[in-house]
Amino acid sequence: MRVLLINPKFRLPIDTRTTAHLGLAYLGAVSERRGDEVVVFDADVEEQSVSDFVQEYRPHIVGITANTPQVKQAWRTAAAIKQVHDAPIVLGGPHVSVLPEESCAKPHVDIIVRGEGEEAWIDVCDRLERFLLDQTHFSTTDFMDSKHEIFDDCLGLTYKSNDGVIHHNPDRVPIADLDTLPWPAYHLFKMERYTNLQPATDRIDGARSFSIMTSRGCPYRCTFCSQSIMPIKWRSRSVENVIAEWQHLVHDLDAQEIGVLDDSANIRVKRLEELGHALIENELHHVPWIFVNGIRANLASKELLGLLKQAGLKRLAFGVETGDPEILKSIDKKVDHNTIRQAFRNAKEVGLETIAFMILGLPGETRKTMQRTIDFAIELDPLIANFSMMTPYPGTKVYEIVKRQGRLLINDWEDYVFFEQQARYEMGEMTAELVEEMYRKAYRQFYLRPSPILRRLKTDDFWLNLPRNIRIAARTFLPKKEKTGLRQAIESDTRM
Ligand code: B12
Ligand code: SF4
Repeated sequence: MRVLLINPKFRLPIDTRTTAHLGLAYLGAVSERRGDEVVVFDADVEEQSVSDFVQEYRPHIVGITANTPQVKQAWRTAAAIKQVHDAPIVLGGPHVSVLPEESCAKPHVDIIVRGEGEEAWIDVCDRLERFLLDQTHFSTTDFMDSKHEIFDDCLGLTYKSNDGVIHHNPDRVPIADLDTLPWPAYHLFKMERYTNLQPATDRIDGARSFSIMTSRGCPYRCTFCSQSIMPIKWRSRSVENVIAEWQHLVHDLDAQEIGVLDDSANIRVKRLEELGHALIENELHHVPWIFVNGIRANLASKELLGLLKQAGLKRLAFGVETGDPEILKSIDKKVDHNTIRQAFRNAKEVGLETIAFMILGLPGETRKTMQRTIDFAIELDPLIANFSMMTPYPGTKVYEIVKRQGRLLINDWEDYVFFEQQARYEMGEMTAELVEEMYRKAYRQFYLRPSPILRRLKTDDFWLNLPRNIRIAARTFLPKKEKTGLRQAIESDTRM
């Protein structure tokens, strides 16, 4: 079958990176293993319109990914496709996994795959292919007719039968053995069109920058994190399997930088030690790699970090979130400030670059608690302090708290982004003005100190990225200007 996988266009109003979508890279890989012809259309980097492309390619099935700020564009994409071609349209990804009925009710969306997608996607494709065998002329309306009972027992699906009824099937169990998955199909992407992993700090040709996921899931349930919509069970690939993919990235694809995207990579310290030794033994440690997401501070001993540094680790991040002890307890992070201090000390002592993820505007915050967060970031003094404004994503505990006790200031999914200098809700004495003021103050106080400025000026990357760095600084430090131009540009993108 001809399969089309789409990442809908959504440029954030900040200068961010664009990377090949790992979820689609996995779906592409399992489809190719099934024997399908696969095209990935990443609207963020394509020049052609989706409609034009679909008319040429005439896919048998279309899969579209959607996180929260992307979901409306996913619906628009589905509508644009159905105007020119009849094929079942399947949506998957974090947003539709939490609110499947919302998207399934849209007239041009047929099926929602909830949660981890590979097995359900292949199941849907198998069922479509069996149906196609008996057809001389395909129609999605006929395919979705409940008389055929095609999806009655397909786990992890929410779908709409042709009478408009939405069916919500039971969940699918998470993939038990991640080693059974093929490696992400990067050859389906125009790799040369992407930026690298952390363009603000490094300058690497996008085509040579790759992501890898060595484990999936997270056993923690922090109140602000959308991870809670994915399986709680943490699962890891075997070290051999990870090393084989790493070799493929380095030797076959000439990777010059690798980003480990695991949500909680160091849940099992022994596994990470084994991986570190194996990277050294297999002479893969000359290629720098980065923990893109925060690793757990309570499981980051100096020995472990020293070994990982030898194994090529260049930079790592910790989810610090807040400098206030009470707020830290309230978000269920299950870590304390001294442990975080020690983790940063360990990382710096072994020569690793550090990133601290901080949040401003968590439920219960006041001017004082947010100032503590800024002060704590300054005390930790990472290379990068990443302050984001609390954005309550559906499916998280914070979303429920805000709905009960606060006042949401946004009602458009496209505004669910957290670097726009705009507070997303108010609660108690925490007004939008206060959070926005503290956000600007955080960047000013942290970055306009002599040490971060000198540190940045000393790096080649800073000078190579100068125009971009000036743009980022202007957006961060100057008061917010209306950004509706960007939103309008996306919505009125008539080329769709
Ligand atoms: C890397 C990453 C990024 C990168 C790159 C994104 C990219 N191109 O992939 C960058 C830094 C750009 C980024 C930005 C943002 N991100 Co981000 N990101 C991640 C991260 C850490 C890993 C994504 C990943 O590769 N996962 C691994 C793959 C295998 O999983 P997956 O993509 O979810 O796909 C699987 C399933 O969802 C499903 N599936 C997905 N799509 C489809 C489609 C079909 C048809 C089917 C059948 C199945 C299916 O099957 C896939 C395979 O199992 C996740 C956390 C996480 N663990 O997923 C957050 C995460 C996705 N991001 C999140 C957020 C909030 C954002 C931002 C909005 C943040 C912001 N700046 O405001 C932006 C949005 C950017 C945009 N343009 O869309 C949230 C999403 C929450 C939500 N409700 O949408 C997550 C879940 C983090 C979190 N825990 O809160 N992100
Ligand atoms: S913030 Fe990190 S530790 Fe907490 S639930 Fe999300 S992924 Fe897990």
